[in-house]
Amino acid sequence: MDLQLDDFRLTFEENKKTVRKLSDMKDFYADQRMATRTLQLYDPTIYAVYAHESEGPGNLSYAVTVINPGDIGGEYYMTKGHFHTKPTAELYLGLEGEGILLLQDRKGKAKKLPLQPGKISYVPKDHAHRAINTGDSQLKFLAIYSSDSGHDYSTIKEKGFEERVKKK
Ligand code: PAN
Ligand code: ZN
Repeated sequence: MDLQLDDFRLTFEENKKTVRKLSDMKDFYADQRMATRTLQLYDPTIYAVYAHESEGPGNLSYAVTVINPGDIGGEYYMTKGHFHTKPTAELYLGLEGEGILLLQDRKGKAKKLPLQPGKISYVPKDHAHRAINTGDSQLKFLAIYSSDSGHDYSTIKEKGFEERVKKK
């Protein structure tokens, strides 16, 4: 179904803000030399997450993520990426900018979905997910997830994704 919506203003009260700078995620980039060199000059903000988190089973949490444009050695700015600790799915809705939603199942099979305004993407349970800003402006999207899903960052930090999204 196609829904033509008028320009609208998205508002909500966040109760948690997280800012990820390059120094928080240096190891996630393939080009370690470039990451180190960049950090010697400055520590860019890669993304910020404005979340309204609820607690306990049966509830929903949601968050808007804003990823800045940029790259480290050609690899686009991206989120850390994670599995949910509990096998719960998630919805992503693109709001502004152009990017990719990278999914990967437990066996390492990867899939790329477009992340763009108006596009809803479904993250199936037991799939790691990472958003990547491939454009030259900020990428903004809304994510809606189960409040008790939990975030496992260590699996991706150790093993990474099978695919990296780089400038051509
Ligand atoms: C999103 C992500 C957000 C930031 O709200 O948490 O985009 O990415 P990382 O959590 O990988 O740093 C989500 O998937 N929540 O479950
Ligand atoms: Zn998630």
